[in-house]
Amino acid sequence: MVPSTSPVHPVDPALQESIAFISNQFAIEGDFLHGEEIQSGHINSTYRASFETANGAIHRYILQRINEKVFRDPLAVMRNVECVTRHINWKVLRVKKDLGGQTLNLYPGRGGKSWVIGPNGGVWRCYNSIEGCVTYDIVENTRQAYQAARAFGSFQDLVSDLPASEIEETIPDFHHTRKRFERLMRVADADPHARAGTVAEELDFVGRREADINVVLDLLANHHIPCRITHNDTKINNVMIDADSDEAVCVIDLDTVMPGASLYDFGDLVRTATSPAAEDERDLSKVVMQMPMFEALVDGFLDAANDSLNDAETEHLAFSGKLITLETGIRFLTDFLEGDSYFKIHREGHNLDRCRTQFKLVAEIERQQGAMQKFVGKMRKGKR
Ligand code: GN1
Ligand code: MG
Repeated sequence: MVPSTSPVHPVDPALQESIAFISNQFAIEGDFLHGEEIQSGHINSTYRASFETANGAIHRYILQRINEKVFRDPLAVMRNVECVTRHINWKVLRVKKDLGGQTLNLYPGRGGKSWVIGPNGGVWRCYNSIEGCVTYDIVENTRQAYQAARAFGSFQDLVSDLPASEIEETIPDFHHTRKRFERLMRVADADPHARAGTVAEELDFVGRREADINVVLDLLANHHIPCRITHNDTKINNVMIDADSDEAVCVIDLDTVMPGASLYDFGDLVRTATSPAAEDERDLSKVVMQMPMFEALVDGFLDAANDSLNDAETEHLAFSGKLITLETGIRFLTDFLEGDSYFKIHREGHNLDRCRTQFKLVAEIERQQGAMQKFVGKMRKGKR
């Protein structure tokens, strides 16, 4: 059985030492006790450090090294994260009049910046650990799906008044599906690792859906939908959910907060929250689009963001799930053909497995597209 919560792993003594060293560069109170690795992300390296204060209390902190192969300008990422966390904390304080809730905070590092350079190079940062919460790789019930969608809808609302000029595009063309499609076709032609022979079926699957590739890009280009500041990585394990109440407490992983379309954010929720199978599940019969989960996502997202979404955005909510799932499959397939240099892999063929899971889900969404579309229409009217 695949665990549905994100895994945490003990680390070897050398790594313990370097976690201790890095965390001691930050303004953290107390003495370092131990560190562990959090293995859920595919890009950055993430660790949790426990510290004990003089009165015996234990506090935990999240340390992350930014992957600079993916984020070519890690300091731009840090400027974005500083801007967004400050803005959200300000808003939460203004609206709720207290800071009692848990939000993400960066700890100052030695030298007065929000980051330090690690012993082996690299930009490291330190966040508070959001306590009493868990993250799920697979949603267990519709309540969690509703909460996650509401949290990302609220996030969009919280950052809606940040001037777009404050936010840098840290990965250009991140959701430019046309460019992602073309890159896949180029690497399939060049086939640098002689792997294209094994993926003819997958390439054909993508080719037959070329018409879908431009839909959201065209909506943006024609100003039918607005360009907003969006999270851009709304996968379900990027929401901290209260372990007792199942309520969403805050969203994490702010590295890809950039100008984008709200459809990208909703689409990735559909990709990661409607299937009961893991993102890399090999038994494709387990990959299904569960309608009740989709309904809970629409409900939660519209509860938080309905008033700000225009008609074209709402009309494409169901389609966005298909598009982002297709796009993510394209990205996994591209990385497989390029020799697995982008996403961390933990076994041979891992990116291909991930791609196949995505494409199975695309087919599932297509099968139920009519019902999904109908539900969105009904829901929108109800909430007006
Ligand atoms: C990566 O880092 P992580 O695991 O949250 C990726 C997302 C993909 C996701 C697929 C910067 O996110 O875009 O949707 O993997 N992040 C980046 O699981 O490329
Ligand atoms: Mg991420």
